[in-house]
Amino acid sequence: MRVIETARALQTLAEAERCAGQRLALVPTMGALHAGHRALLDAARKRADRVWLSIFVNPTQFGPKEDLARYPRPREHDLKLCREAGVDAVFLPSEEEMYPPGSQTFVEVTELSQGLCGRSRPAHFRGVATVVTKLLLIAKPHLAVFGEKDYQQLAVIRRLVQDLRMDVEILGVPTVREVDGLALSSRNVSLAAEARQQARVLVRALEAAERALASGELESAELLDLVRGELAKASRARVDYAELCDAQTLAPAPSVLAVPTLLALAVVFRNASEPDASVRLIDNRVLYPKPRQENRL
Ligand code: PAJ
Repeated sequence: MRVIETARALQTLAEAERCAGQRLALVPTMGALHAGHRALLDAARKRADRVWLSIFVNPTQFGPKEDLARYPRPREHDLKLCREAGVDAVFLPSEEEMYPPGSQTFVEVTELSQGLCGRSRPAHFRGVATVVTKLLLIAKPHLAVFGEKDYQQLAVIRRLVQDLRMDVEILGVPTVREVDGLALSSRNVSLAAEARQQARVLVRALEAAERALASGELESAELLDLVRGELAKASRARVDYAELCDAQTLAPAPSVLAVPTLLALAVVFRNASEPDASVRLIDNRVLYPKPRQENRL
């Protein structure tokens, strides 16, 4: 497995591999790799000859009060996971490599970046769109793989690739979960025991909505009441948002659901021992409403 630190070296390798007819897949990450990242690598492996993974904790997608400094960076663990997954090359650039001194170019996906996570993290998707564009330009992959756990991020990336007419396929992979249903996240390790226990409330809320929908509830307000009721059972949780929106456009859902609808949650958990060190978790599910049946005699 090669470890590559400069954009130039990866560009040169990409050029050579493309000339040799190899199909390239890139899995962009910020490291602290877990089974969710592994699922992206396995999906890439099935569809490409060369699988590359990038690790870069991208400063421009963190807000001033966010956890950039605290973000875990277990390099040896990450490289081991990559070797085990059969990764061909790991791209490990420095901040200067990704943002050369004097950098002033950003990529913004305007509408999709505004709601949901964009509301409480205003510059977040601008940072994501910028770094993903750079990574795609450097690695020149045929395929790039992302998780559906970060649903809005995936929507933003699909949009930017279409808008910039980039010649790359984007693949979304379903969320990988712990046995109790909590979506795997590099941030889960920062949850103290009590908050970790309570974090299950996210998946419980999603399941409650799904059950209600299956038993015929199509009213957005009723579904959201149910979701908020579930989330309120966790004393360490503060709801950032619980929203229903169009699964394609992310526009707010109508009062009666009729088409596939994204139920998206973001919840901040406070740890008892370190009340300042809160952990923000997101999760989502696409709900598929069936049209109301006419009453028949
Ligand atoms: P990171 O949080 O490291 O996630 C890297 C990729 O792994 C993303 O596509 C994310 O959606 C996916 N992922 C995370 N947890 C997952 C899970 N439980 N199941 C399936 N996939 C999961 O997302 C980022 O980094 C960054 O924003 C990045 C795209 C790398 C840009 O900096």
